[in-house]
Amino acid sequence: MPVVVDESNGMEKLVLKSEQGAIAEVYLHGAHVVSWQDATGKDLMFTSKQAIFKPPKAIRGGVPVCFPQFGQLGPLGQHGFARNTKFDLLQETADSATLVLKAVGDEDEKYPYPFELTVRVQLGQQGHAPTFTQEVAANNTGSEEMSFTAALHTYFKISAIGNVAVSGLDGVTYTDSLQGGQRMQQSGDVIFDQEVDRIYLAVPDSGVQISDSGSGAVFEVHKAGFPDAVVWNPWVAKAQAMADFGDEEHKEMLCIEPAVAGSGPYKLAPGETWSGSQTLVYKAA
Ligand code: TA6
Repeated sequence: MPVVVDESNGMEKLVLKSEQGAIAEVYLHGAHVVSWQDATGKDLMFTSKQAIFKPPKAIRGGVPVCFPQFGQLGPLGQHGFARNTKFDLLQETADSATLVLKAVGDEDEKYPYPFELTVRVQLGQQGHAPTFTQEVAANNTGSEEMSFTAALHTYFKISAIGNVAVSGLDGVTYTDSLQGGQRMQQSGDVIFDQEVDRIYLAVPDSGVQISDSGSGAVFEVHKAGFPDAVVWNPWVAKAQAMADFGDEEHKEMLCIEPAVAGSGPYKLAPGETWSGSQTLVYKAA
């Protein structure tokens, strides 16, 4: 599938399709996956109806690629500049695409380090379950050590926030971004009855599961290369405060984000490459 221009916003994107009929849309802007649908057309990722498709603004939903900084963990703007930057297409097939950002070190004066960031998206199937695999690789093309934090800031579409439970984090230490980074320990599943903004540290790569009692479905989130996982729901006040997010939309989304965050920045020597990935598996009821 060639690069096409989305008529509704004039932006360039790729539409990937698996053999079984699942679909994903990937914008060159930020190498941003904006949607993932199963073969019935059901949305598995959330994108806000108020999302702003106007570069350099980051798109509210899908999978923003946070690099070379996660959140406010450094001197750069929130979540770094990769999500605000246009990537080039390196390779594409019907069900996969690879995009690259070749940073020369002048993208942000506070980050004078050249690097190449590649993002590869691959659709697949596991039995009856559609899968979505995303790999990122950062290569230090400069002559100095560079350090970064990062995340794949995935927005999942759910039936209702009161119906979901996140498992696989029992006993894991997290820093609570709503409590100044206070360290806490998770006990049991994560459920949502208020704003949640946490960085779980050293999360097992087998990852986490989102169980949705409303749809009976389960999302499995498997990761590699990312030590941490962020869990976020903005709840009411944050939802109302975000211009590119509907006042009620916190009810239908949840972010689970494989991350290089609380466990400390990753230090990349000249010529060295770091890579990380997530594989999402959607098991319908
Ligand atoms: O990943 C969670 C988080 O860092 C929250 O603190 C919240 O700010 C969210 O990201 C969204 O950030 P954004 O810059 O996209 O508004």
